Amino acid sequence: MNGRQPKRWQATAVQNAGAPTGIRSGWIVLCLLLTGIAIVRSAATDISGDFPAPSLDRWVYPFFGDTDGTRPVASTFGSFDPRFDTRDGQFLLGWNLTGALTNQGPRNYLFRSLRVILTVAMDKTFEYDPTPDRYETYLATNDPAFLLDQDVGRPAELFGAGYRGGYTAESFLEASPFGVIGPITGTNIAIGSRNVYAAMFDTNGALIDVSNNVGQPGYAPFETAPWAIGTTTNLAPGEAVPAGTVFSFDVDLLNPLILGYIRDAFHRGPLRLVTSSLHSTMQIGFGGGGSYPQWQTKEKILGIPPRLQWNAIVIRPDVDTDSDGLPDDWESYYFGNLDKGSQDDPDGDGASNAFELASGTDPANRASQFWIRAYRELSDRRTQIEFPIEANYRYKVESSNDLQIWAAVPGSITYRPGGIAVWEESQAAPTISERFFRVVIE
Ligand SMILES: [Ca+2]
Ligand SMILES: [Ca+2]
Ligand SMILES: [Ca+2]
Ligand SMILES: [Ca+2]
Repeated sequence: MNGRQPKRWQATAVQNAGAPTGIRSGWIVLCLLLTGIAIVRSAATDISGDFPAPSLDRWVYPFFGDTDGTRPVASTFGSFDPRFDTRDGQFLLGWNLTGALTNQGPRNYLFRSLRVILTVAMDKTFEYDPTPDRYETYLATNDPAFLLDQDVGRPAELFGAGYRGGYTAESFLEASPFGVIGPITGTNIAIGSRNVYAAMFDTNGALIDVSNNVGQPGYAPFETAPWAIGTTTNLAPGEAVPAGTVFSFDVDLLNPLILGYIRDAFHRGPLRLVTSSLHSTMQIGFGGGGSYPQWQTKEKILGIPPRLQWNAIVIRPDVDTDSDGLPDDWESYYFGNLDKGSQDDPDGDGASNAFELASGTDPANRASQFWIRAYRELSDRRTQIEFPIEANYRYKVESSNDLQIWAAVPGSITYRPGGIAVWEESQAAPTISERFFRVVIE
């Protein structure tokens, strides 16, 4: 924070009624609006889910007629032929989760873990690498940006699923068309054509195709952040992977955008994820050789299909037997008992339990709270504000000249690693002596 503040930044802090009065940033208004919550009674709270087979799984390789989801093996690999998506062989996984969690709305699903388990079909076709490899390590060795891969092997990665061609998680099934493939004599046969693809969230919070993140003619390269990397306890890094090896992909639920995707899937029904990797293969016509993973699908006879395991709690907002305003499930999940009250602050972060409940933060973690952690005035007099976000919460920024009348300020949000949102005002500020800002949960 800059020592010299413009006069219009007046020191003030406001919290919701009843919350302790700790000044957070000391310079900016913090506020919270509560939203209505659907109240439906249910029974179960602590749930361990185990789906030993997927609802659908499908090798996503748009060049063979037999890729309608009936193949017993799905390989993941990269092609470095500029006519194809670089993540050329992908593996779509789907579970239908309708009824898996009692419907209380996505914000009331608190996940401890979510894991995809895949089993290797073929013996020692690739080497184990449990850590990310930067995209530069996949470039041609004569590329100026090329970096040497520092560890043997390539990671197997899990991402979300993105769609084009009008398809959605609900409508893209095992026999849906892959997308328009050009003539084999073309120079750009398949780039960007597949109707389902491995996807991650970009800085705008949009799901983007990562199929060509290493770069292509006309496509700038970018780094990916996989939602999970496959790991196994049976091998040391660099070892050749035997058939039957079990890989676990533990989804990064600390990322609010990924957690939001998972919660939405449980809320709506279809969960779709895509396994991908950039193991090298030499493309020979439509076939290829190389060293890459081959995963068992649910169609493999006597095989082990892709499995989904998760552990979650559903908060029942209306069950509050000690009548302190904190749902029993919420108290039990974070504290293991019902001893704490709504105005207590057991993690000492200055936010009461009531405030943490309303803002979706962790009341047992001092580092987790809803606050304005930084702000600055840009050179063109637009304001920029940083605050942490929670999954499935939406935010807007309001300003006021007098702390009485508040109005929404046009702006845009970008997302940084670590669950941080950066809001930036669209237009330069009017020339008034002071303005106050607050971030509001919608
Ligand atoms: Ca490596
Ligand atoms: Ca209670
Ligand atoms: Ca607290
Ligand atoms: Ca906290």
